[in-house]
Amino acid sequence: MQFKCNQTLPERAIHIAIKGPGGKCQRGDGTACFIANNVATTPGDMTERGCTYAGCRGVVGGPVKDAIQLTHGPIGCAFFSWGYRPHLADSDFHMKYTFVTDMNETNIVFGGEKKLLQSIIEANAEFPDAKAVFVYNTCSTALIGDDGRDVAKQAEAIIGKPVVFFECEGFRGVSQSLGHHIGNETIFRQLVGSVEPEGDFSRSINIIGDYNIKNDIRTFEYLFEALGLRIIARFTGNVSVDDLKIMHKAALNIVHCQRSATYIADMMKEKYGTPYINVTLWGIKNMSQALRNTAAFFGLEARAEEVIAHEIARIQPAIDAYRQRLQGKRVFIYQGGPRTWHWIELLRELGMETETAATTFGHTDDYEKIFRQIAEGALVIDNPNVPEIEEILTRRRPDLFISGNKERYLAYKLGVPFVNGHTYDTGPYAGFVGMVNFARDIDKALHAPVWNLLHQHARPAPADRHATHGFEEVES
Ligand code: CFM
Repeated sequence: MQFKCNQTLPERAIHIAIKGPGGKCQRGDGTACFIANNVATTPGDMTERGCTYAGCRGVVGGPVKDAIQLTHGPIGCAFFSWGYRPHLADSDFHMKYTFVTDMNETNIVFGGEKKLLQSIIEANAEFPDAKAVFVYNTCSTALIGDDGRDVAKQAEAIIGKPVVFFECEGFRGVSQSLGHHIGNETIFRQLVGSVEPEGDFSRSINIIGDYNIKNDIRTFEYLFEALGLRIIARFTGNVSVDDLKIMHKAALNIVHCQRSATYIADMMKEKYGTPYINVTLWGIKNMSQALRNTAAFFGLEARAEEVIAHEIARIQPAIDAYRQRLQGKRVFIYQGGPRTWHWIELLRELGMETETAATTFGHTDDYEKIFRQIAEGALVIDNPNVPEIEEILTRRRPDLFISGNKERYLAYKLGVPFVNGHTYDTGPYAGFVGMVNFARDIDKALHAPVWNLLHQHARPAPADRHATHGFEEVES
C-alpha cells in the first residue's frame, strides 16, 4: 500500500502499515507488525525531523535551569534552538538567555577554539551565579575539527566549575533522537555522582524523562510527595546542576519518556545498581498505575490508594462531562515519539479512538507499544513527510489532529480541529488534574463555532472512510 504523494518515493512504503485482524499488519508484504524506523530519511523526502544538536540542546541539556547554554557554532544554531520549547522552571535564566560563539567565516578558516575558550570565560564572568557551562558542538565546528573537549578542560581549570562539552554535531544521527542519547551519556559521565551528599535517601526517587512542559510537574510531583517520597532530580525539568550531581543517591528511578531518557536509567542501573520502573504520567489509569508501582517498591500501597481515590474523586465529574461531548471521535496523533503511544489509552478514557498514529523519530520499542494498544484498522506511519500528513488529513479526515506547531496551520487550512500535543494549547496535560485541561482543550478545538461554517459534505461519512482506510491501493 502506498500514498498517492509517494509515487516517486517508493522507499516510504516500509514506513507505513495498517493493523489488520489478529494484530497482523497489512503492508506491501503482509508481514507482522513492524515498520521501518530510526533510519536515514531519503534525500528529497520532506521530513519534519530535527538534528542531533536539537535533541541534545533543545530537549535534554536545555531545561537545566542554572547552566549557561552555549552553542559552539553559527548564530542561527543558537537562535533557532532558543525558547521554542516551554520546559519551564522556578527561575527563567535558561529560557531568557542563550549563548553562542557566533562562528563566522574567518573563524571557520582559522579555527574556533580560542573563540570558544574566550566565550566560556566571558559568559561566566557576566553570569557568575551559573553552576556550569554546557557547550554544544554543531556541524560546522565539528567539520573544521575544533577540539571542544580540550577547550572545555582548559576552561574548567580557569573558571573553577563544570564545563560540559556535548559532542552533538547535527549531522551525527538520523534524527534528534541521537541527541537525546548523547545528552544522557554526557551528563551521566560528567556530572552524576560528582558529589557525595550525607543523609538518608532511602525514600527518594528521580523522575526521568519529564521536561516540565508548561509546568507538567505541578500535576504529579505533589502526588509522589504525598506518598512520602523525596524527589532528588527531574531529568531534565526544573532541575539544577546540583541536583544532577547527586541523582545517583536515589533509591528508584521513574522513567516517563522512555525514548529520550531510558539511557541514563540504564547507565545508573549498571553503575550504581539503581532500579527503575517505566511509567506513563498521562491519563487516569496510567497515572494511577504509576503511583501504585512506585508505592509497591517502597511498601506504601495503602497510602497510594488513598491518594489515587482522592484525586480521581476530584476530577471524575469533569471527565464524565467531557467524555459525553467527545465520545466517538476519531483521532490522528502525530508526536515526536512516545507521546503517541502514551495517549492512546488516555483518549479512550475520554471516549475517543486513535485511528492514525505517527512518530517523527520513534524506535522499534515505540512502535511495538503503538501496535499493541491501537485498534484494528488503524494506520501507523513512521517519520511522515509533509505531503503524507496532508494526504491523511484530506483523505482519512480525522475528527481531531493532535500534533505540533509545524502542523497546526495545515490542519486549520484543511478544516481539521487541532490540539498542540508538544507544547500544549493551555496545559499542563499530565497527571489527573492535567487530564481535565487536555479534555477541555480538545473540546474547545472540536466544538469551535468556526467549524459550523464548513459545508457538511466536505466530510465523507465514516463508513466510506473505513472501507478503503481513506486510501487507494497503488503499487508500491
Ligand atoms: Fe520524550 Fe518529550 Fe517526546 Fe521528546 Fe520532543 Fe517533547 Fe515530543 Mo516535542 S522528550 S520524545 S524530543 S516526550 S519536544 S517533551 S513533545 S517531540 S513525543
